Parts: sequence; C-alpha cells; structure tokens
Amino acid sequence: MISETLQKARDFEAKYAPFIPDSQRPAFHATPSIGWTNDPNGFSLYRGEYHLFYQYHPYSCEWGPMHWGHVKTRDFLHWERLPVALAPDMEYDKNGCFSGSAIELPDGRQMIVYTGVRRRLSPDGRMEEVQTQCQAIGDGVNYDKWPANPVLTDKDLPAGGSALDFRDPKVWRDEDGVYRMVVGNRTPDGSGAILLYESEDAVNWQLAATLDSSRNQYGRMWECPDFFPLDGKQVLFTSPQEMSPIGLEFHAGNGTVCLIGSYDPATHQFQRENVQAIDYGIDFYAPQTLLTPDGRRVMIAWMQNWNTLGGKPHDCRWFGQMSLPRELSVRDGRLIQVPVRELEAYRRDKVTYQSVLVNSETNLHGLRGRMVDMTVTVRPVSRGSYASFRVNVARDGEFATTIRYKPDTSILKIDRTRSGSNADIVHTRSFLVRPRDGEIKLRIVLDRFSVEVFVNDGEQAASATIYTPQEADAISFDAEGSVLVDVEKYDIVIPS
Ligand code: DQQ
Repeated sequence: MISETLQKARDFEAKYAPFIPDSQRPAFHATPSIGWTNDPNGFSLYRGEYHLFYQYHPYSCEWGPMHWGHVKTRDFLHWERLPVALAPDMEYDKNGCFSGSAIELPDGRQMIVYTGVRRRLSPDGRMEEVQTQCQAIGDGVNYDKWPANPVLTDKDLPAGGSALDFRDPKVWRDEDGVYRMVVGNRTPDGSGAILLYESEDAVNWQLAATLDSSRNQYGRMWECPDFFPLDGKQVLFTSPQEMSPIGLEFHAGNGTVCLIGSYDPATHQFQRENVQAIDYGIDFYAPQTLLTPDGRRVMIAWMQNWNTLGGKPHDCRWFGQMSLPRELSVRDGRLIQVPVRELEAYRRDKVTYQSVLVNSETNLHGLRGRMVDMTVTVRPVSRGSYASFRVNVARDGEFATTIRYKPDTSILKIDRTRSGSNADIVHTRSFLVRPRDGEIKLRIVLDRFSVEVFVNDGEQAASATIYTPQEADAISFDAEGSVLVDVEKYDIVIPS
C-alpha cells in the first residue's frame, strides 16, 4: 500500500530531482535522487540485478525523518533510479525507517528488514527513541510493511540489552535454509555488541547469540553490522560511534572496524583474531556487503562521515554519496579491497610511463582529469634517495588534493586541506602502509567529487570527498629527493 507520506516523497523527487543536472553529480558513484543520504541499505541481488536502498531525506540536504531511497544496477556503476521505497508512515516507525538490509525470498519476492524508530518521553522527561526491527515485502519497486511488525522488540534482547540502541539488521539465508540476521545493540557498560538472530520462516526470529562486543575498547555503540565468511575466515563489520584513536589504526569519532576471526556455526562462537579499520581515509561509514552470483563479496559504504558534515557545499541539491563498490578478500589475516572489476570496462585513453625520474614538481603529458583510474608505483632511485613523494590530483593554481608518502616512517597521508572546503573539519588522515621491497603502489580513483586510494593492491583504502571546481583537473608529482615512478592512467567514461 502506498501511504500519503510515501506518495508525497515520491511526488517530490519526481518533480524536483530532474532539475539536478547529471554533470553536477559523480559519474559512477551512487547519490540520492535529491536531498540527503547517509547509510547504504539493502545492498543485495534481486532478480538478477543489484539493488541499493539508502537512508534518505528527499526534502533537504539535512538528515531528517528517514525514508529509504532506491536505485538498482547491473554493473555497480550505472545506477537506475527507482521511486522511494519506504516512508516513516506507521506508528512503530513514525520517526524513521532506519538502516537495514534486503534479500530475495524463495517465492521471488524481496524482503526488507529495517529498524523502525518511534520517539517517546522517558519518565525523567527526556525524549528517547525506541528502536525495533521491522519487515516489508515487495516486488523490487513497491513494498508492503509486514502486518505483524515489529518482528523484534525489547523482549528479544539479551539481559541488559538496550531497547533504545537496537538497530541496523543485516539479513541473509544460509545453506542450511535458516535465515539469520545480525543487529547492533548496546550493552549495560554503554558500549556496543552485535546480536545474532535466527528464523526458519523469515518471520519468527529467536536470539541465537551475542557474537562480539566492544567492551569499550573499539568505540561505544556498534552500528551497521555485517557478518560473512571470506577466504576461510569469518568477518564481522561494524561502524562504532565515539571511537578513540589507537595509534594510526583508528581515528576519533565515527569509525569503521573489521574483525577477522573464526566462527563455529554450531555454537555461534566468533573468535576474533585481527582487528583493523576498514577505510583509513576521511569519509567512509556504515559499509554493507553482498555476494555476487560469481562468488565475489562486494562492499559499498556511505562515502561521508558524521564528523565531516560541516564540509557540505553551499546550495547543494543532493548530499551524501556512496563509495565505489569494492571486492573484498582476506590476505595474511587482513582485509583487502579493490574497486569492482566492472570499472575496467569503462577505462579509455590509456597513458603509461615507466621509470620517470621525479625530483621536483613534475607534470606529465596526458595526466589530468576528474574521472580517472590511475596507478602510480614509486620506488627509490637508490637506498634512502628520497624523504617524501607526493601525488597531487584535482589541482589548479588554487586547489589540490594530495597523497604523500614518507618512506622513513611508512606513513601515507591524504590531505584535502586545499580541496574546496573552508570548514573547520578533518582534512587530513595519516596511516601506516607496508612497502614491498621499498616500493609503494597507489591506485587512485577520482569521480568528480571524490578520491579513493587503494594501497598495494588493496591492502588499505582511504576515501575522501572533495568539492573542488571540476576545472581543477591537473595531476602532478613531487618529491623531496629522487624517486622512480611508473604510471598507468585511464579516463573513466560512463556512457549513459
Ligand atoms: N544511521 C541510521 C541508523 C544507523 C546510523 C539512521 C548510522 O540506522 O545506526 O539514519 O549512520
């Protein structure tokens, strides 16, 4: 049934989204039709196409009562717009349809699982949000909320679990035919935990286990979980709020954490072996994954962060974009992420250079652009021949976004201080990388308003949004000392 609230949102986007020219959006990253987006939701395969829903407030570029926007794609790069899927129109979700996920049911329908939010006045006079898990069933365009919603409430929590911080269900179906979902929750110590629920019929859910919890070590509330096997290991993703930095591994604020370990499905015991950040850049949060028919685990995230909203461009008609979907694997106990291979089909105008000596500012013919896939490999001319190396992108006389590497510390720094924002927000991040035989390889993907850096074939990724004028499109190198540089650069051309 299409409620008045949903129809109003659909009418609004149908009327006003066409006023936003494609040239004012990224060419191949997903954006909201109009207004605001945050988390990706329901990233899943349905009837042979990949669907992506997103936290959505069409009416302004600010977070507001959460709807679910909707796009779909066959190649992770062309995003076809679909009408708004969910609106906050029921008693149990009247203050927001928060994040969640989707799967195809055996009978060919699509099931959405999401968090319904309603506000209430607490006994001591504070406004608080009650969060429950809800379902909706649809055909890929229209969705009916389940009559028996909510399907999980405070009654389904473990002892001491918070009914106010209980959100972001990620659902899947295992080979044993059982539906399972993970949900973020808060424990009595105030920090986060990930709960596992099971269901035989995708309607009646039972708590199976608490898979892991922060114990105030990796941030507080654990939002937006995902849980999947990968390369013989089990991976648990979460996006913690209120993190404290741990060396250069995590940063303060809203972060992302990947816990890699082992899992015993019989006892639901998850054993952590390694903990790392998912993305080491500035703008990345709430990632979610799907499994492709050819067995790839593909991740997408909100390429933004709650702590950097002050950098929003003035007069924007849309705000918030998704990361490039990334193929995941585990190598040596660490998460590896590379752009989806579909991107390679859109590479044009190859430019290559071998062993170029860089010892001062260097501009090479053919290196420019704002929709680019470029790999730069850097090695010293001789041992200790350089103190730092820089790649500058999105550059003109005024602007530049810089990726700097210092071999003595193995620290890579992404710096968008001069990338069009004069807001007092985070503009740099530094992280440790692992050079191989003194060499470092940087794959840099640009799409008008973003930079995504993949280090050493995906050992680390760092993402940042940049709202520089598109005319700032030069690419240059610079070194303190002498380095040898190989370059392979393509323009990305996405036919409409
Ligand atoms: N955003 C959603 C929540 C989620 C948070 C609300 C994470 O469901 O926990 O818009 O960004």
